[in-house]
Amino acid sequence: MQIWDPQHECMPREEIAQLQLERLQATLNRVYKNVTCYRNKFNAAGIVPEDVQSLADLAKLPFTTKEDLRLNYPYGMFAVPLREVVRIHSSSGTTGKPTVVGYTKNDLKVWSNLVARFMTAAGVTSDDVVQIAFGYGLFTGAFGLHYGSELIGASVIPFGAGNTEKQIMIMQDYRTTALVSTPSYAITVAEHMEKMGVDPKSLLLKVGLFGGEPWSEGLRRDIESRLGITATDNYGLSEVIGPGVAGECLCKCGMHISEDAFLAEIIDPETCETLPPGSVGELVLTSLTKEAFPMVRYRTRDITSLDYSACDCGRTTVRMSKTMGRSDDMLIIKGVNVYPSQIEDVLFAVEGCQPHYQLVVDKQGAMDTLEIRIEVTENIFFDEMRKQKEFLDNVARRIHSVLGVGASVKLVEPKSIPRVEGKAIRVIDKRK
Ligand code: DLL
Repeated sequence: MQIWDPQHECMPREEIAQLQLERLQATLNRVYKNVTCYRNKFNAAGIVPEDVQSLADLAKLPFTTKEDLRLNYPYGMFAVPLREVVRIHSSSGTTGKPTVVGYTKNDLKVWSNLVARFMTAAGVTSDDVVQIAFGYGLFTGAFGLHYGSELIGASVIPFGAGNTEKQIMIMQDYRTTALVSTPSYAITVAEHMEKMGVDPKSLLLKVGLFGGEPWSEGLRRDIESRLGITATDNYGLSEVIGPGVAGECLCKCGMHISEDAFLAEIIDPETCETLPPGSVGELVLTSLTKEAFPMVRYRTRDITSLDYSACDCGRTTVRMSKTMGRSDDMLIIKGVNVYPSQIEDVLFAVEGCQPHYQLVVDKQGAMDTLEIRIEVTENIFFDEMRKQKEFLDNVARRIHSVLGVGASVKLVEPKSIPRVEGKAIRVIDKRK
């Protein structure tokens, strides 16, 4: 297995810790000097950068949240003058003002290198033809993967989002070997191929680099069998850099976090206490190399766990598990915490479920209700009432035993749940 940057990806753990501490101290000095928001927060907490003498001291520092970024919109969190910023992106936030992030020339170099790491870990080499099916624009996905691919020396097809039939034609004609998109768009591509009568085996596609949204192991298996590829997961967020925070190797046992560039912690999202290794909680990230837009203890809201054990691939970096979703997407239904991805896992275990579903949460009087709308495959779109009832009861029973809450399960016509080009919308919460 190829490793892009063995020096940083395979460092002994004590050396990683030492490098992290040095870079953390430099980052803290920089933000204290250059970013009013951080200086004010540190002062309010009675802390100066010199108080951080070990990685454990990190816990003394205040968190940074999306709210801080909103209050400092657009450029207030930048740590360099705008003249040194060569690229601006923004987050895909759905409410209020987006958050604006910036990169210096060196940040872009580092970013490409981080993306090249996880693409290499997924098996991409200079022989590959990489088709980018993310939207080019303020979203970090397309540009991030684009520059990472070029750095590896792969041939990049900057197709952009949507226009699926043409996307497939290009895949055939240009001999695409690697597809970059959200996992839900990969399903849209598979469906179009089926409709167009294109046999995925007739293509040269071998690997998918999917990210930008939570997805289950069930969805992975579905994509792999329908497209005949290896589907890998990669994670990032614009506030922290974009894609390139973490990505899977071919062992597919968690996403390696580039720890020379990011310091990862897991906290309890309620009490904000740091949790011991292996605990499930909210991922908090501190950037260690970023110049234009450093982030100190950024609360990602993503729920995951960290595994520090050695990986068979030879990388020594910590691995984050597939995220269960975001703490702010967590549904509290009749007092029980439910993540959409748990439901997705259940659905994939039931024969006949399509990867298209929507969760509708509502209230009846004081009681929360959860309705699961599932698309079914055409061949089991039942003429027989009895079979249909058995199917629904089976799903409802499994949901109840996994989640501990009841749900009403409803079948919807094939293709009735909207298809997306980017991130899927899984939840409609009518209580809000
Ligand atoms: O989605 C960056 C990205 C682009 C990552 C392309 C990977 C590939 P934002 O638009 O700021 O940035 O959204 C970030 O998306 O906090 C997670 O909730 C979610 N997310 C991103 N990747 C994954 C993943 C990009 N692999 C937010 N698994 C994050 C689960 C993910 N959730």
